[in-house]
Amino acid sequence: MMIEKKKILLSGITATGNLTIANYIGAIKNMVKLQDKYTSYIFIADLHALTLPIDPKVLAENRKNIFALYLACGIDTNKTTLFYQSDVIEHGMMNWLILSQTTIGELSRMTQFKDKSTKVKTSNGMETIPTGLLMYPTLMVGDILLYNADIIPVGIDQKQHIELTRDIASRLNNKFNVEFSVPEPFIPEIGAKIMSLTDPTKKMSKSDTNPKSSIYLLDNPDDAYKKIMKAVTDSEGKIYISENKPGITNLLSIYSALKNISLKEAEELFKDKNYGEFKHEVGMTVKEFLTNIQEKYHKYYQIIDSEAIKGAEKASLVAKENLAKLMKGMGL
Ligand code: AQP
Repeated sequence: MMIEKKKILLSGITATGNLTIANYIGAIKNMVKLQDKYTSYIFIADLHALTLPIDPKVLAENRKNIFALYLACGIDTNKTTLFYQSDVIEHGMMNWLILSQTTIGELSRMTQFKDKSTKVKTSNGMETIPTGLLMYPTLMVGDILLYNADIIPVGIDQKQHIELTRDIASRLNNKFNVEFSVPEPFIPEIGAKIMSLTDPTKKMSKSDTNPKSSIYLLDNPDDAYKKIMKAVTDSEGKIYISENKPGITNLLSIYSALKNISLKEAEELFKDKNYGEFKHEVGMTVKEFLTNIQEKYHKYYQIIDSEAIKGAEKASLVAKENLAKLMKGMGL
């Protein structure tokens, strides 16, 4: 009997701050679900965190917190290779090879580059966009190709970077005859874009400067409840899904993702409730979720160093092989 080879899944989260519930709903929840079906590589993108200025102490803390939170959220190292990106030095070399195959036009068209570079420019009024910000996607393309990944669970904000990866993988295959998989994004049906609690037209981000905009996985659960109770909605007083009701729709998305029900089911549950009752239910669900995650987080924090060594060893073996394949193809 032919045993079909499992497809390869890869995903990472940048160590730019404390993880939010949006990172969980948009990315980690799917990684956990898919780790049985795929050969999974999950990492903490600490090199990507250097694309914008960051205090070394903060970075050191973030990367450990994220490692322990991955475990607390259900990443199982018996099924998934979990590692720090900077522990596998092939990521840096791969980035250089990919850079040589891209153009400045291609990279500066990326929406994330445009958004983040505008913020940097307006914050100090000068042309001081870090080069790393432009190269964020090439490092990411390299991450994906180093493990020859087929499927990338991400929120919708990262879709454009996956499209770029597909273009570059095909380009390398045609030019250098290297046979990289052309990867597909895996975007969740619910929660592909969780919005800010203070401005529901903007996405929730871990690096948002207003802590009231995001629910952090390490927030005190009572404070998280209060943030939900204060979340910006509208004055209509009716609960239903609509583009014109981004605040209410966002809270419905958070609730349905945490309860594992459809958005429609959540809408049906709350259609006769008032905003106070609705927010209370969402707030309690978030509070319970955080309490549960944090209990596990404290337990797992003790073992991250040994798990990181094991993860890096396993990841390096595969990364070396794929890097060598491209180097050879390119004449190196
Ligand atoms: N608001 C969101 N809704 C759903 N999914 C989201 N993700 C991020 N924000 C949302 C997904 O979480 C993963 C984290 O990826 P990342 O940290 O590498 O980059 P990001 O997309 O830039 O995440 P943040 O939280 O917005 O970080 P900062 O503030 O540093 O830019 C990705 O899969 C992403 O899609």
